Amino acid sequence: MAYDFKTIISQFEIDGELVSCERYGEGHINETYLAVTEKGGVKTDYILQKINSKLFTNVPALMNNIRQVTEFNREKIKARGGNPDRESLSLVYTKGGETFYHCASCDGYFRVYKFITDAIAYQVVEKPEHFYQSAVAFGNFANLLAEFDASGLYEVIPDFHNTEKRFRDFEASLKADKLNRAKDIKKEIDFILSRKDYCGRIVNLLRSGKMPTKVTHNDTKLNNVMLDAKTGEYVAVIDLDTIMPGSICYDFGDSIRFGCNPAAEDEKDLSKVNFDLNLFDVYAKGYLSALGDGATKIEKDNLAFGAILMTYECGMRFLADYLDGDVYFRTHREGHNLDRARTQFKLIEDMEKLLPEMEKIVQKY
Ligand code: ADP
Ligand code: GN1
Ligand code: MG
Repeated sequence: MAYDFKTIISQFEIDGELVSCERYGEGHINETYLAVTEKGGVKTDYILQKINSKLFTNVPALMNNIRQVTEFNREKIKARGGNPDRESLSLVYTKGGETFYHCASCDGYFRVYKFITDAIAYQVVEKPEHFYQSAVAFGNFANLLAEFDASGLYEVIPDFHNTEKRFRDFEASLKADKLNRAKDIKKEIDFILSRKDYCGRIVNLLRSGKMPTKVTHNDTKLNNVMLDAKTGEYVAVIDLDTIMPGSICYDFGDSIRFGCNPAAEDEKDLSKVNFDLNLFDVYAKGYLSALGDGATKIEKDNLAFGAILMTYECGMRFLADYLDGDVYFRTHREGHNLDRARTQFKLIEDMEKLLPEMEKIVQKY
């Protein structure tokens, strides 16, 4: 669908006139555009996003979370002499001071971010050093959130990483089997069903209070952190839609799920999908060093398992979406969600064999 980008972007406090607006990045949820404006021969890049309002049903509350977290980050960065426009995700407000614009004619919710310049969001780990940098970025981000007053945060998607709930949702999708796809994916379905025991482990620790509930990012993929294009050092953590109460095991686990696989998340050739224990070591080292004493024993004891759990949960979500007819994650080809689920299952099989070694690595740091 084409939108009237000129009108939309002109609602925001931007410099100049819009000269181009193209789809950008590889997120699965929002529609992201690179919007370029020009004033007196000077061009400025912005990130324009059409928020997925089917999923984020309360856009004002979502955006209020993002405002709180980004303003908090910006102050912290300023205080230490950094450049907040580059080191934090930063909102460009509307001319009326709002965090988003609702386009009545297209019923779209739009937001604008300052473009983080000279930085890259990688889709796969190209150099171990990059992965290390992303670990330090997310570890530091966890420390920052620990200082943040979370009482004003709205829980954007309740039960986001409640794997027991995700399992029930999966069962419901299987039962409905809207497109009659279940008959052809028996192996994948059995893979999920036979591992039901995984679901309760972390939610029960959180429920009983044995593991602390913390404010976490909840979507710590490598492509949600920007690394400096020249030095490879981390610049900023982005994609703050899912900041909510959770466990650091989820954040650690989701980074591992995405980054310890040298192939893409949707690779069709499963012989290329392997869990890389060296990359696990690299990430554990970076994350735990940045976290410092910010992790309890019970958290550390469950970090490695968190990687299996997040991969299992994500695989289950991809497969449920395949059964539902691909309505949640953006797909670009036939069977895309099924391919994504299969890579997750391959990684789980690898990790199940390597778990004792993964745990040893965590203990080492
Ligand atoms: P989604 O929720 O759909 O994943 P993201 O907020 O992660 O959307 O944005 C998608 C991609 O757009 C990112 O992976 C990154 O490449 C790019 N991106 C997002 N925000 C910025 C920004 N402020 N500066 C530069 N690039 C960005
Ligand atoms: C989605 O938005 P994006 O692409 O960074 C999803 C995550 C999944 C991920 C799988 C809000 O992340 O939970 O782990 O895809 N985000 C949401 O790649 O559901
Ligand atoms: Mg993203």
